[in-house]
Amino acid sequence: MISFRINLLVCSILCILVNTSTQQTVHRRFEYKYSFKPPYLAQKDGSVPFWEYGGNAIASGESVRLAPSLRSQKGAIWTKQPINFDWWEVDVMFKITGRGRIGADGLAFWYTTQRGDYTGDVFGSSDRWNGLAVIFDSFDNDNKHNNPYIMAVLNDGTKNFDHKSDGSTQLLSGCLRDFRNKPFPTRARIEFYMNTLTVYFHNGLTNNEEDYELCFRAENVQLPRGGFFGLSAATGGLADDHDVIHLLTSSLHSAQQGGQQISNDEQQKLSQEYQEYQKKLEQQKEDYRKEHPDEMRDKDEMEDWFESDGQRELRQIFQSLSHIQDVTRELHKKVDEVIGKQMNSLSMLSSVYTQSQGQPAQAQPGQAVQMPQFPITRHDWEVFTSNNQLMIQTVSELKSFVVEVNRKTDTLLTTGGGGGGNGVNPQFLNELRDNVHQVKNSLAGVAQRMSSPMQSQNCPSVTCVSTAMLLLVISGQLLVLFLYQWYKERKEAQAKKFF
Ligand SMILES: [Ca+2]
Ligand SMILES: [Ca+2]
Repeated sequence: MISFRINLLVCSILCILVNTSTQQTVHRRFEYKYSFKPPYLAQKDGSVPFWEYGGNAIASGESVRLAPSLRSQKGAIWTKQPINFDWWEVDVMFKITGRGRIGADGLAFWYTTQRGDYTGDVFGSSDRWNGLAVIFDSFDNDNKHNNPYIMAVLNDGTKNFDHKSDGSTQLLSGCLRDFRNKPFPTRARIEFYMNTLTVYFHNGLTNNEEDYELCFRAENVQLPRGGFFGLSAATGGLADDHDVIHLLTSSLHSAQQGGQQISNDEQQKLSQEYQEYQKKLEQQKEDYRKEHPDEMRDKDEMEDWFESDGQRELRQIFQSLSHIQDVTRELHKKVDEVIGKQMNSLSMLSSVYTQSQGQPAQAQPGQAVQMPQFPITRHDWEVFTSNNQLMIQTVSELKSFVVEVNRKTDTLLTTGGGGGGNGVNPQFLNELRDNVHQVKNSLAGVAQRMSSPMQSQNCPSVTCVSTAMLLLVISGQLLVLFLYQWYKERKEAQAKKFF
């Protein structure tokens, strides 16, 4: 109990922020009588100092479980004393966790003129409240797919909360935020200052203290004075654990107010009070050690379960670093994607360009695209293709010619063999001689043309001997020559046989 009070007292002294900054004219003062936080949140007898809880709520040293993950549970915790300041800021750290994809029903923060029920109809508290409710509604009663939802609902004590529409017609303002099953505890900072109500939300995806984002801000909000703070939760057919880890209240004061309220005298008084508490605590610790030497050793071992400020800072640094690493990795991936797309575009562009030029080319990734510079034009290419076609045609003709010659030779052999002549036909010899002369002349003509290419190029195609024709003639002459030689040998062999 003493240690708890000292904790709170330290906080209260540290949190008397006489802020001289020109930007921040609001003074905050930690209000330990309207706060709870671990460790030693609940005392050994289960009570929470300055607070009262009931229903299915259970308080431990680390948190207050307002409603456990069982069906139809309700619980609440309320301040014992009404607050005695006008403007305030409340930071609620909570965890709503459950095994279901959807959960129920939700949790609510209250500022009301009267303490509500512990088993009421509105998220565990009383309906027809007078004041403010900030509701964290998990379950989508109106099936508009807009839950979990955070909303503020004002009531003057006359209205019933409309569960069927999830309060959509009654809410002051709100925001769609998921607060279930987060890796870190979620947080809400509810600020009421100069009749402006502002709710910030920390989504629990990081452990960073600065990750609050604005849920909503509403101006000209009138709240009754001297209300009670409360927290409540309820489950229905579906059930989540609703755990509140801390509720920290600070009273807010304008610069003038702050100067008046937190006088030097008051600060000295608090410091003195704190020092007295510290002395008492040391004395009690000493006494306890003397009386229970064994238990103290156990307690020292238990200290290992808690982390020091340095350890916590280190852990947060590691978490931030890993977050930065993740972001960098993601960026790296994106840059790679962009480069890949750029490469694709480049190669597509180059192929389009190549097609338009009628030239095959491929762009290499990572290289500047250079267009090939061949010394042929489209016209040259077409001439080349048509010549190729002509060559194929000529070869085909040549083939049929060879077949024809073969056939004629066979006929000749048959007739020659039947004649049984022992000499060479003089007429045939003359023909052969003429043919050989013809071949000779043709070759000479070709040689002459080859030696003067320019002339050949300029020669009109109609009167020139075409390449195909030339080839045809040469082939024919050679074949005839070859056949003659063969015919001659055969005749000689026959003559020898006869002799
Ligand atoms: Ca609901
Ligand atoms: Ca809804």
